[in-house]
Amino acid sequence: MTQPLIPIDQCPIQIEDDRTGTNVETLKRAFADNLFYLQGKYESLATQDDFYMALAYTLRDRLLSRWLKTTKTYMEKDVKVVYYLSAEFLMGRHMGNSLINLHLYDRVRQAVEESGLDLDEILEHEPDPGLGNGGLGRLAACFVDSLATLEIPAVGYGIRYEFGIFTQAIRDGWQAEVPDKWLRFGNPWEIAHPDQAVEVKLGGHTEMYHNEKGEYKVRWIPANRVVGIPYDTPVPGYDTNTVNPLRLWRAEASDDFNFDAFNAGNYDGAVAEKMRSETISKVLYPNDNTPQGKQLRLEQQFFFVSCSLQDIIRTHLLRHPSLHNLHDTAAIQLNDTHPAVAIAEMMRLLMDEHEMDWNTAWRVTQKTFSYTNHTLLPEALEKWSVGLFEYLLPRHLEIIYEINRRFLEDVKRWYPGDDNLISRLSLIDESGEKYVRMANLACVGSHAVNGVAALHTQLLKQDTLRDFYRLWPGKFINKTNGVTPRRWILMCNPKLAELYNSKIGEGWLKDLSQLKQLEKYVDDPDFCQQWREIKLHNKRQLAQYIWEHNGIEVDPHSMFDIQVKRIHEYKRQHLNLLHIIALYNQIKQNPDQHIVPCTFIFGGKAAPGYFMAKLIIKLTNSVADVINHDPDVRGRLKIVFLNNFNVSLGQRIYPAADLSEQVSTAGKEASGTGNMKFAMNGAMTIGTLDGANIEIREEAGEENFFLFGLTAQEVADTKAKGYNPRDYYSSNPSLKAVIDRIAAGYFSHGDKELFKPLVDSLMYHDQYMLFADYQAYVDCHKQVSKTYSDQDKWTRMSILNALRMAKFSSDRTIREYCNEIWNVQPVPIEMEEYSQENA
Ligand code: 4GP
Repeated sequence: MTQPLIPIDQCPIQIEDDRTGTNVETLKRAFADNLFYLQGKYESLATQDDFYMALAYTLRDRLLSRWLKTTKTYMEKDVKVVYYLSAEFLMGRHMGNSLINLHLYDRVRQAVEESGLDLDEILEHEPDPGLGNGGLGRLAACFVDSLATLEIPAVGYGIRYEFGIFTQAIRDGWQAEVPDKWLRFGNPWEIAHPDQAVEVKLGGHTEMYHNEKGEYKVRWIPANRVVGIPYDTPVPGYDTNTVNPLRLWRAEASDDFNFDAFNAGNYDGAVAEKMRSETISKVLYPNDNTPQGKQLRLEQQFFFVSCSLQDIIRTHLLRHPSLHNLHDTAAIQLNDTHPAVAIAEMMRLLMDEHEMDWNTAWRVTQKTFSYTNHTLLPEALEKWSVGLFEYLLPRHLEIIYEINRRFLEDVKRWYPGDDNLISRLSLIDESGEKYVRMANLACVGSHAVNGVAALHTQLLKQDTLRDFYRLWPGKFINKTNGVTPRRWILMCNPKLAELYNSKIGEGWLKDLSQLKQLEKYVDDPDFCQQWREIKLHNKRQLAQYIWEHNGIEVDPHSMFDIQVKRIHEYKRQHLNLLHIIALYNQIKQNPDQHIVPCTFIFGGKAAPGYFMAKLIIKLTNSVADVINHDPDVRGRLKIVFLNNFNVSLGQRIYPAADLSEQVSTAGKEASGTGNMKFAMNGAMTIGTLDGANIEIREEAGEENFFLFGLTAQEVADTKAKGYNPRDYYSSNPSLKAVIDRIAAGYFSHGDKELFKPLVDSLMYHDQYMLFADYQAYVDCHKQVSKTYSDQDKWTRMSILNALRMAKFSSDRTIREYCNEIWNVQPVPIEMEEYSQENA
């Protein structure tokens, strides 16, 4: 007799089969199997890459049943889903994260060791997928981790760049950019779904026509079409069954190649179109806090937005007859303005493709979207020339003009006669060449607008977006950033996690406020001793890395003073350098004076076209060359620039820091998230009252924070009064000596020209007010040294910092977004018995 056919999703999965089982024997067998059948290798001939791939597939298999069950549950329960649209997702390596979230670390380590291999070597083999620049992209990665951990239905939508952020090499002290071929050996974590491909239109023109009901309609006749293929990567929650997808789109030509041209012998022409289309998802623009303004960039933005919105609409229509209630099933978050063209694309899809009238479409759109701003730098606000927009997205420009017309009519009614207000609020900048202002579009089309730290939101309200705040004060809301404690404590600092677990169990990983219970140990000598040993262990490991990669010997007992982040003038890595040179000057004057031995560590990439940032890297390496080799210094100061700072290097660095440098000009850093990672790992912060530093200080206690510098208000006031950096230079002998040393060519083999642009920029403009903050910074460092010399005091401060960072778990941030912006609820995923038995 034949068996009745069971629907595939109801098939019972065997307990402990080779793809789901999690005991050590099964894991070993699965690993060996994948090596043979997927990599096609005998173990004796396999490379490190084969081992990595085989193990990655072993883990992905173990995520799949949860993953499919998650999707199925969302469909069946018809739940509201968060769609996080972001041009960047800086995910970091997947393997360690999967091991942790599946609770498989120990068993996989054993299975790998019993197979005669080293898990750490395999983990190191994974390329770090650099599909983002910095803060905003890494924030998106922490957010998808927290969403899955909190069992919130969510999809991250972005671009599957073939080349991520460049690999940074240092040649002769300068940054050199090397392409990042992260997909060279394939990507075992993703699954392509060509069956769910969507078409994206570009260029062409629009025309009016009558539909069957006799209504006037507009249609878009594009010049080109490209296809978006989705690639899904599982995002597992910690200690839950939830596995949400990160869905990244790859661009492909709609036709493989032009056959007519091919037959006519025009081989280049036959494939030209294909190559052009596929360029769209080729490479990430390596900019952070800087706008791009290039056609390809707008194509990228529109491409992933259009793919994602079509996908969201398709999903909605599987369960609902119309799109009138889209906002009940979808909350779409715009991660900065990069996806803001989604407002216009949603309107187009609803009206032109789904026959909705303007008013209904606008209501649905506004209720669905919300927008996060990530920068206060006015020059970093995105705008697109109207000419380019019209050329690439003619229908969207019409829609934006119509949104603007209606919006400005309202404004005129509300504030009659205020023409300046109208021109500031307009979605079109008409002061010179015409531009579409993407932040204005995002504000008008969203029901909520948020900044990423309290000060940042306040400055958006009173400054950058003040006119919108005046119209709709209720739209503005603060959501202070956070980072995931899974990657940024457990994964990167296992010894610290072990110490926590030994005292209070593992609950803190999902509720960071539990760490407060440990404050009772702050005066316990054993606990303090263990704390110091962990820090020393982490510092030794970093020292080893520095030795292997930079050939510089550093003393793990010296204070590790670290600044890692993108290189930008507003972040003021050069202020840090001025202080180091000041210390050096003191030593040169009096080589025997007491100085706290210190290792200054820098890391970060500069945008390839940002000359001044690249010059700061060169200066750092030049200063390092001189000071590290000067016998007078006697090794008491060491300077290290670690090349290619990325997520995995961050995991080595944060846990090894004694001091975290957060020294941006007040009012310029929206939030910062590195500041949180440092503090969570017990580093003390030296910082200005900027971004989330303010809240870190509030949480840690002001006595546990090294504060210096002007406030945002004082910065503004000093500027308004007419800031003259030369006054500071001439009245401060220490500052003068530092600048003179650079200007004299002391760090450039006598070449006075090399650093002249930097010196001149400080002397004659000093846009970011280094000179104004210089003395306060130097004095504050003296305080730091004094405190560091009292190790008991320092340990106590370090412990309190780490234990009081609960607010900066991205779980807290995401809960707030869920309750106050998205209106979504957790949806637990029930698994059949087998996974429980295996767990
Ligand atoms: C960054 C901000 O500079 C940083 O302060 C913030 O913590 C981060 O976003 C996340 O909110 N901005 C960017 C950018 O990455 O490209 O504008």
